[in-house]
Amino acid sequence: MKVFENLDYLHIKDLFSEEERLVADTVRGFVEEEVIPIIANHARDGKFPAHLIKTMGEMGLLGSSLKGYGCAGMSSVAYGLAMQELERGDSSIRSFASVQGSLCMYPIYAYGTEAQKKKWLPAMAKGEKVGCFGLTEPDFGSNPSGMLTKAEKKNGKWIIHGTKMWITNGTMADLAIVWAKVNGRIRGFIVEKGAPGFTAREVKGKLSLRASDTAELSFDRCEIPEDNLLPETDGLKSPLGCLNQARFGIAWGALGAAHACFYEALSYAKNRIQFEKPIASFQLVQAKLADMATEITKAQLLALRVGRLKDEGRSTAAQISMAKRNNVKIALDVSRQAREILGANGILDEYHAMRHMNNLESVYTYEGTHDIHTLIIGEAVTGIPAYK
Ligand code: TGC
Ligand code: FAD
Repeated sequence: MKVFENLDYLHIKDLFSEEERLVADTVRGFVEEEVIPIIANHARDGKFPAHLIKTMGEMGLLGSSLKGYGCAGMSSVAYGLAMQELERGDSSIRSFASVQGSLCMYPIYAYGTEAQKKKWLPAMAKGEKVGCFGLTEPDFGSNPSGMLTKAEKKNGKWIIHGTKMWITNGTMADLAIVWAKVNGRIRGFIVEKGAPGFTAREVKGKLSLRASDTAELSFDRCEIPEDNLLPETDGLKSPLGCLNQARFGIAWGALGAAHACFYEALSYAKNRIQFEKPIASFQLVQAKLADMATEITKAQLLALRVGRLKDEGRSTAAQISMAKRNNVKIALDVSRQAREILGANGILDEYHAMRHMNNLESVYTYEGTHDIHTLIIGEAVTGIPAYK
């Protein structure tokens, strides 16, 4: 079954540059050849396809919008299109790239010393070193400012104590960007694998993002060198600054999952015969397909506009929240409608819709839940924060 086609109802492709189209086409080819044939088995086995990391590095997909240090320096829109094509394969592949690039390389790039950048960024861009990002804790998800993890300086070392939960890439990572309070103020640290007192444990029993590596990180009076502090970090705005990058990528990525589900449903509906006709000929099925096509098209325009604003240095965090919130919601709705159109076959993992649908439940929750983004938009339009 062919899944890789583009819904381009409003000729949005005309609005992309040559470079942006080339990035999208190249990543789509990679996903078609290297991800789609293996992803159902990896999801079934609960294993991340780590053999793809090096190729993603060679293709410039890790830290792709950063400049220098071996990074590709793509436009935000090209980066978004790359994320869209990766998530067309599976949200776990886009999650890997989001965490590596936006949540781990970006803070080193934005808040690190020159020595930290030279040590980590070229190796991470090549995929030789893998990173993870520890903000969430078991009791502090939507409200990270309450975090309990602490760091204190003793005898020329930082001692970190606390627990981080739901950490993507956690067990395979060579380094973790860990957020901890120093005298009540949030700072970022680089914790290397093998640091005394640092352990990563796989989260088992997931029904979503099964092909992603998710871990609990424990820091039991973990000792790290003094110069592993990211010196330019200062307060919650530092990790939230990283989230802006990743949330932008998710707004595009979710569209990839939506496209895959739309095409699977469309192709199935044209071929599946009931009452002596293809089910695509029934008005109720066409209504679903029309809604899916319309919502995907509106979401493409939203992602593109925010991307252009980002490239001009004019995007705001609240605009990115609107794109993340809307596009993940429509992708989840599209995946559910696709699953419905596939009937009983829709529950099998030889089709893509239900795997995407289950993945999107996590995407709806991570990087700020749907409702947290509702409140961020609410604050932007009213000027009144309503989180508490
Ligand atoms: P609040 O008082 O509003 O803000 C504290 C400081 O931060 C500034 N700020 C931002 N800065 C940059 N970017 C943003 N998006 C920012 N939002 C706020 C703000 O101006 C302030 O600065 P300053 O100078 O005054 O100190 O903070 P709050 O505690 O009231 O929280 C606000 C809230 C709820 C919006 C925030 O906590 C939030 O976004 N919560 C959601 C947490 C979240 O998204 N966690 C994600 C964890 S990582 C993850 O999920 C990775 S999944 C990866 C994958 O697999 O793809
Ligand atoms: P809670 O904050 O407990 O929220 C539970 C419910 O209450 C939600 O519906 C929420 O919207 C609602 N709620 C909370 N506060 C309010 C409010 N003020 N008003 C209205 N409703 C509210 N974190 C990392 O740091 N790094 C990672 O790499 C990472 N990867 C992840 C991978 C996966 C697969 C998942 C599922 C999560 C990951 N996370 C990661 C954690 C993710 O960011 C959190 O799950 C998310 O921020 C929500 O936190 P929570 O799960 O504790 O939910």
